[in-house]
Amino acid sequence: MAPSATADIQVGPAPVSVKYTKLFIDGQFVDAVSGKTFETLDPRNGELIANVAEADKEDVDIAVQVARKAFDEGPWPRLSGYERGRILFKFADLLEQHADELAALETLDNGKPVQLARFVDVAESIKLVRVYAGYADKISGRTVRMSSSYQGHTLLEPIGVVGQIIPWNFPLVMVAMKVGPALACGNTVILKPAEQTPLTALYAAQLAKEAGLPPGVLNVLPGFGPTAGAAIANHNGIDKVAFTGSTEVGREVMIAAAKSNLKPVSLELGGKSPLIILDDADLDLAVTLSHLALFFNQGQVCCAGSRIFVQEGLYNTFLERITELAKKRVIGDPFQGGVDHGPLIDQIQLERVVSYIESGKKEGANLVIGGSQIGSKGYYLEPTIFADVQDNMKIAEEEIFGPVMSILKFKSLEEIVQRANNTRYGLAAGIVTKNIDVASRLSRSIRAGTIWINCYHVLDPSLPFGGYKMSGIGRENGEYALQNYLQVKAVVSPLVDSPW
Ligand code: TXE
Repeated sequence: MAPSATADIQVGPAPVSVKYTKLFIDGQFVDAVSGKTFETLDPRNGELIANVAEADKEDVDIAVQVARKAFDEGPWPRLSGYERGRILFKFADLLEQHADELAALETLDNGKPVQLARFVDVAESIKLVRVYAGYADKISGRTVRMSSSYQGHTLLEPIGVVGQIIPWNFPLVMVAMKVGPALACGNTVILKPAEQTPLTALYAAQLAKEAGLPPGVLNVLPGFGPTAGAAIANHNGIDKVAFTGSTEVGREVMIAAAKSNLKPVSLELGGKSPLIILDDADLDLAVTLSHLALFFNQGQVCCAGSRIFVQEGLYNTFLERITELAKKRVIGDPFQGGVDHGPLIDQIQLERVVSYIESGKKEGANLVIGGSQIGSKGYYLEPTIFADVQDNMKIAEEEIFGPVMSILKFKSLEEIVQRANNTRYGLAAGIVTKNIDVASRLSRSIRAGTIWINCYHVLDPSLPFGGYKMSGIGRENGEYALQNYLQVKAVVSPLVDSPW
């Protein structure tokens, strides 16, 4: 670990300039009605990147009007799936052509290492848009053989105007994951990026326009949650809302949706995912996977392996090895090659994570490494490991969303099933073992939306992703995501004089 806890991390000038800072409504970049702007900051040093137009309720109202017009009167829902797919393929091509710039913008706004931004975030976003472009002309209903002398068939139709509220940890991926299926199905969209990271969503909006997306089909409104976000969730003119973020806000979104027009809701929320390492596991693999599971993206991942359960026979050796590996993590300016640990997103998140570290210490967990902010400029936090964590400690129960690993010891399989499931969350889980029978048994017993066996964080645009319990409602990715953005219409007609 290069830097000391007291010295500031030196950062260079950002190798990218910001082009788009206004609201994107009806195919144009415009100021907010109020004229207000907010600051988006560079997590590397806390300095201003740009002032961005701040949407509020009035702007959401305008966006709803144009999105409604684009849905009711515009070409988008009426185009053939093939045509919609063609435009979305072009959009993906443009994202690819601008991949380096998008990656740099993501690193500037979010703080993640630029290689990850380029080869994970931007690369996955391109794939996601292509996958949904491919679905656009393959969405069709069924014929239904009815019990009476009628024939039925189903039409799969877009829901209408869709509101989408997304977080800051994978800003562009979230845009693609939300917008891709919604647009493929023929909906029109109002997307609110997180206030911490509005820049790549605005850039993507411009590229979507260049790809030929008609005006009003995609509207991007940066702004804050309690104002712009709440206006979307509460709006009677929005037909569906999709949200990714904290469980607490997910609940508010659902209440607002119910209290307004009962719009359907899909939610991707927090997690406290167990990673279970059995005595027979390949130790190298267990250590590498645990490191990745927790420290990837500085721990700011909804499916982070934030409870690492190690069976007693392997516990001590594992602890030694995982600590050695954490010490080797290269912390620094995320624009520098070879850096794998950048700053956290902002001061609020830094303070939130530090308060969890304090709570871990107070409750008697064993702080093995890390625990401190690095320097005083920017939001860098040391990779931190707690051992001997107990199930009832706050750090084992609540989502920390930072580079803080909790290691817990277990004895038996029966015990681990019960303990792994003892959480309000159910987003993901990992199992490391050479015994495929045990892996199969555990994967059936653990209540989570994704189970990784001898791997972790393997996501794919074609694989469903989402939560059990309070980790969410609905599935994203693959064919499953289309269900969030379609409604089924049954059409019935008589079979007159049918001899059958
Ligand atoms: O999330 P919020 P925050 C978890 C993680 C993190 C915590 C807080 O534990 O520490 O949430 O992060 C918008 N009505 N996750 O505060 O507030 C907000 O503007 C409508 C897990 O950033 O949930 C942003 O666009 N919208 C998570 C989005 O909701 C509202 C990713 C997410 O913000 C709103 C991020 C309101 N009343 C954080 N209030 C994951 N599942 O990946 C806020 N928003």
